[in-house]
Amino acid sequence: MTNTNTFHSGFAVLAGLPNAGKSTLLNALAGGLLSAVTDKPQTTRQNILAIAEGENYQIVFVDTPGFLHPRYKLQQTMAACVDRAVGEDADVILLLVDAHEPDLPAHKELFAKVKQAFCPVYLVLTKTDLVKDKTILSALQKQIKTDVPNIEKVFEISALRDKGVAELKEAVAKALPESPAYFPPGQWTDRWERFYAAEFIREQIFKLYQQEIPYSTQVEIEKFTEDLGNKNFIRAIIHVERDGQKPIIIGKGGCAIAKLREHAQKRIEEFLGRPYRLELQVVVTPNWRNSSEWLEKFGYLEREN
Ligand SMILES: Nc1nc2c(ncn2[C@@H]2O[C@H](COP(=O)(O)OP(=O)(O)OP(=O)(O)O)[C@@H](O)[C@H]2O)c(=O)[nH]1
Ligand SMILES: [Mg+2]
Repeated sequence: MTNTNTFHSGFAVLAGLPNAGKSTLLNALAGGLLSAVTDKPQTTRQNILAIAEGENYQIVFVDTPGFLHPRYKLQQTMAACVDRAVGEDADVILLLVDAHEPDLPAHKELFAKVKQAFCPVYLVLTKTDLVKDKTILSALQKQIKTDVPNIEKVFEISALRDKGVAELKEAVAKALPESPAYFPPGQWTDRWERFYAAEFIREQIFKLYQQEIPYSTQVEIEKFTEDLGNKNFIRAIIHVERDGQKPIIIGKGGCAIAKLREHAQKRIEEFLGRPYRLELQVVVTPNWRNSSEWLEKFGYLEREN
C-alpha cells in the first residue's frame, strides 16, 4: 500500500445528496454499523467520524448530512456541516452520486462547491447493484466529469453487496498526506456512547414513523448509566414540535412507542455489546427546529459567545 517508512493520515469526506448512500458506505468502509441508515432522506444531521486503520495509515472518514437548500434552522446547521467538511476538513473528497437515481440537475450546487476543492476528488457511483444496464455508468461518469473536471478517479460501488469498497479504501489511504495519526490507535469514532444511543433511537424513529414525524423529532439522552451491570438503563426524551405529534409517537394503547422502544433497545445493545433497559418519554418542544437555543442545547449549533 503506502511506503513502509512513512505514515499517512487525514480526512476523507463523504458528500452527496440526501439518500445517496453516504452512511451505508461509511459503515462498510469502517466495518461497523456506526452511522444511522434509513430509506428516508436527511437521516444524518451531523458530521460523524469513523476511523479506519492500516499498518501505515489512519483514515478518518467523515459522514455528512445530505446536501440541501435549508428551509429551517436545523437544516442550516446541516448545510454548514457539509460546507465545513468539504471546504475545510477534507484531504480527499468522495463525491457520492446514486447511480440508480442520479438526478444530476439537483447536484448543480454541490458540484459547483466540489469543483472549487483544493484536495483530490474521487467520484463514487453508489448502489450499482440496482443498475441493470452497466453501460449507463460510463455515460454517467462522463456527464459528471464535465461539471466537475477535477475528478481524479471514479469508483463504482455497491456498499450493500460490499463491492468496490476495499478498492476505494485502498485508494483513499494512498491519497492521504504524510502525517501522524489524528487519533490514538484502536479508537474508531470521536463520539461518546450516549451520542450513539440518541442517534440509534432517532434512526428507529425514521424507520417506524412516516411523513413529518421523523423530521420533527429530536432525541435527548437524559440519563445514561454505565456501571450497573445488567441493570444499566438509558432514559431518553423524544422531543416533537406539536401537540398532535405526541399521540402519533405513542400510538393506540402505547403500541407504537412500545415497538420503538423494543427496536431501539435492540440496536443500542448490539452496538454497545451489553444489555440496556431503555425508557422513553415524549415531550412537546414547540418549534425546536427553528430555535437557536434548542439547537445549541441539542449540539447542532456551536454556543454563541
Ligand atoms: N441497493 C442498494 N441500496 C443502498 C446502497 N447503499 C445505500 N442504499 C440504500 O439507500 C438508502 C439511503 O442510504 P443512507 O446510507 O442512509 O444514505 P445517506 O446518503 O446517508 O442519506 P442521508 O443521511 O439522508 O443524507 C437506504 O435505504 C440504504 O439501504 C447500495 O449499495 N445498494
Ligand atoms: Mg446518512
